Amino acid sequence: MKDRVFIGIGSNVGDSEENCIRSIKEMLKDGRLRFQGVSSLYRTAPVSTIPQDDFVNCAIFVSWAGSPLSLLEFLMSIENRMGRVSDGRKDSPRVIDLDILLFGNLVLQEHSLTIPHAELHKRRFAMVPCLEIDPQIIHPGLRRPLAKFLGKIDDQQSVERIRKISMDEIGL
Ligand code: PH2
Ligand code: MG
Ligand code: MG
Repeated sequence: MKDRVFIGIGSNVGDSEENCIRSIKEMLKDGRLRFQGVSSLYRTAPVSTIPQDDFVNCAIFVSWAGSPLSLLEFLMSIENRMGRVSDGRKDSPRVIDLDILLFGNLVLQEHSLTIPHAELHKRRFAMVPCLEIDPQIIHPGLRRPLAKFLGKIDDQQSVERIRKISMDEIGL
């Protein structure tokens, strides 16, 4: 079975635009993943209690021929390969962060993985790129259009579109 999956991509260390692009290229190398669409790149204010630089965020829409846990492992292997290190704090700055936001209509709460992403409907930087790809997304857990949650978010979560990602630069 192939599931329609939205993956959130974020970076705020190093060349963040380049890190996001590279992570997409790395994902596309795997035969289990099929590209369906990608959002623009956005510059976003950090949502964190730790002061840190702005992020670049985007989202990719794919189908995945495997389980959610196999996708999580795959994304973590790319994060590691790209040099992500943890300083032990939650929400510390990162070279790359690849999060499963939506996995078809699946609702899952396990120790290692929550789907949809627990913060998706609270974070403009996660919702705006997904809604650019598909404005009609329904949140399968909350059973409401994802777009409805955008209106509830405070203005401090600024999200500014930087530019489109061309098919060329991700090798398609
Ligand atoms: N990721 C976080 C915490 N805060 N803020 C922005 N703007 N973008 C992110 O990707 C982000 C964040 C935890 O993963
Ligand atoms: Mg994250
Ligand atoms: Mg993450």
